[in-house]
Amino acid sequence: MSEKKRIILHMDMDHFYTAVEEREHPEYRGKPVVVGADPKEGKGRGVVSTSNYEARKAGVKSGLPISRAWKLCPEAIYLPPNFPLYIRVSNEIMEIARKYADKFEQWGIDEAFLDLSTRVKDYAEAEALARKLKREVKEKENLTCSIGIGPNKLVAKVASDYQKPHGLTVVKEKEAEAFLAPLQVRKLLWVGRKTEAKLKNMGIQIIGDLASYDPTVLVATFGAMGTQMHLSAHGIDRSEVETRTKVKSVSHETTFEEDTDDAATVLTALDDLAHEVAKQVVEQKLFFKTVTVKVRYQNFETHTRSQTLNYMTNRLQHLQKTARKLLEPYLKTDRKIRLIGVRVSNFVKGDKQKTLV
Ligand code: TTP
Ligand code: MG
Repeated sequence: MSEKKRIILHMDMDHFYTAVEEREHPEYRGKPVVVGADPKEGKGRGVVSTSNYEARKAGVKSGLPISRAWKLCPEAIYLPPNFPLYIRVSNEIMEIARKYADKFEQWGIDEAFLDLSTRVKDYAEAEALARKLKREVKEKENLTCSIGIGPNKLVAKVASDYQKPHGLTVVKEKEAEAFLAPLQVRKLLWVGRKTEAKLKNMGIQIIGDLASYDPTVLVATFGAMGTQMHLSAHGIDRSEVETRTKVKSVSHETTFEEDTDDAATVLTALDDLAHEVAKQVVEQKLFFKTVTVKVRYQNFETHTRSQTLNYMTNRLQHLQKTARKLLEPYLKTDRKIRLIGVRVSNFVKGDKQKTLV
């Protein structure tokens, strides 16, 4: 039986946090802008959340230590994140976008997948729909996004990243493999730094190398992920656009002023993070089941531990209790901690749900 052809759209807002800041403060336009930790004239800790394209030209990118950012671009405007504002704008954008498809899936704060299969009959119509969506977002929100269109989520996502900012890239099913082939393997969703390093050791740099690699060796090396690698490299992805929940996870993290092994300091910070996370979860009417704690030691070694509860909740005390339990083993090591984070995920939409317990 032949599968029904699908047309999937992926949208991703351009330099989202800084774009919102520029919109609210037009005087920042044309200047490098960085949202993230306080740089404290080069002595700050923590990282860059995002930067606008002017700052990226100087090498300032998401995840870079803020002290490095300051050295690269001291003249930038440095701003702390204003999460309530970004969430409000994100919700407005998602409300606009979801009207364009029957199946809609928000992915993170500034991305979404739309299954256009029931709305358009070919790629030309899909492209016209994408232009309309971009126009509506620009008119109503004064923000720009980049869009990718493809036969599945994987290709659409890589395509939206292909011509940023203001991009619109259409990749038809027949073109998918050739489109992916010259790109770095890192562009594939699930290829992180560790997998990338392993692949490089095997002589695989670009997606084309992966596509022509013996799949049995990939499976022997990576297990089930090897099969996925082989299929992805050939532009195949059968995962559905899932309408279920809007947000995948809510998280906050903090870098300590000084690395610390003081349990009280770490636990107080953990409680504060849990507080922020719970506030956001309640604002978005979500209930979560999974709690994850992240710990980064002084030497940047990073660990995460998760627990899935057997009930759904949005209660701060449940989050704090679980987070503390998850963190406990990391406090028993006498090693100094640099950063901790709290994340909740596995959401159930909460309009009519009650907390069980
Ligand atoms: P992205 O879409 O990855 O980045 P972006 O929108 O800033 O830039 P681009 O034009 O390349 O899409 O992430 C969306 C927002 O999520 C981003 O504005 C800030 C936040 N974010 C972090 O806080 N930390 C991170 O490491 C990343 C990657 C993003
Ligand atoms: Mg983005």
